[in-house]
Amino acid sequence: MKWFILAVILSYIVSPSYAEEAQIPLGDIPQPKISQNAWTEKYGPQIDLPFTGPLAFSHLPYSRCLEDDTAEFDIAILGMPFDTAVTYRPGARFGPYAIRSGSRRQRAERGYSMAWGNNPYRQGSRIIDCGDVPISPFDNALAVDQMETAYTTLLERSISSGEASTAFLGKDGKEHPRIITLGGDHTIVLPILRSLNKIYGQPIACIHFDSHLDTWPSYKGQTPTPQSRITHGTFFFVASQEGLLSNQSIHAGIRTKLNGLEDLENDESVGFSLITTDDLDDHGVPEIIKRIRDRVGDAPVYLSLDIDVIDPGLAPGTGTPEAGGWTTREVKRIIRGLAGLNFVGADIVEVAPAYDHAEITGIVAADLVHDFLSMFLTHEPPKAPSWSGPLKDEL
Ligand SMILES: [Mn+2]
Repeated sequence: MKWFILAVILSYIVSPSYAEEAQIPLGDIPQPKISQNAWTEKYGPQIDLPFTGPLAFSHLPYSRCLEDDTAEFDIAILGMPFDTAVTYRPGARFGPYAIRSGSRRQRAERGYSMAWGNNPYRQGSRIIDCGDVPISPFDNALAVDQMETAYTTLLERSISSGEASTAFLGKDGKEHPRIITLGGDHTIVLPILRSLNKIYGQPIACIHFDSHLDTWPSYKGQTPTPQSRITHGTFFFVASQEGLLSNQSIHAGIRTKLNGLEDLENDESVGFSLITTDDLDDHGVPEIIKRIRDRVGDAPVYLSLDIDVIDPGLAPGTGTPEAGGWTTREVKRIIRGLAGLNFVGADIVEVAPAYDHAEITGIVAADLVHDFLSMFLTHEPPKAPSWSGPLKDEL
């Protein structure tokens, strides 16, 4: 019996196809056109579309630079997914992911900005995404050391091909890479300043875009311990005590509520002058730019931008939103006015996509990082271009 079943099965396998059996000419059945050519021969490189590919910032080359010392770069994008020192809503550990995701419509091939008059990816500097620092979510002391170690590891690498713009600031007279860090909560700036101090050997002037001061010595009602002193609202105070922060530092966009005027006295002693959110309405963008440039002068400058400087209506994905903020457009215009200062690094922090809608905040942050790149690589603020005629754009 089983031989019979096997014979029946075999007869089906070796029998003529249905088309042949029914005597339908093969030519009458639509056949899929299958090319024998390889993809590259037929279509060229396997490019990443805005919505495809691995998630590197703006589709840049991606390398795990902490372990790969052959990775070449002048400017590194580095994620610091740390969010265990916040006072209100956590979630900024997903900031690097959200900013990279928000950058997917950006790419080097289409990086020309009319506002800047250039493409930062075509300025001769090699820019790559160095991935994320694997930071402990369990032990903040360990995490802070991991962030400092990672930052220093990259700062100590030789630059690739870019021009030397900060070499005269360094202790060793050499050009060091510049890093744009994707936070993470704002605490990440303390290990970054510790690291920069090792390389530059002098206090750094901070341009601090934020709705909050972040210079508080501690929080009332909290039992002070060495680790609880280091939070996203106190890191500048600690940095000042460690001699990392220049007294040429300046806040921009402040509108937080205070304990009282003593907060401002403390803030000044930490090293900051202050531009409030309302100052922009009262004095305009050029005056804000002038105040910042006059304050930091020729010092080595670090720019730290807390996304909560922008109005929560335009950037809701953040942990401690404050109503009544600057628009994204206003912040972008101020940043353009800062080109040519002696930038040694920058970050964007406090992007927390769990509170975001439709990727608004991630897209804002990614766009600002593109501006940071131009800010690093442009020698002076761009003049307002006078565009005429039809502009070609592929949308
Ligand atoms: Mn902050």
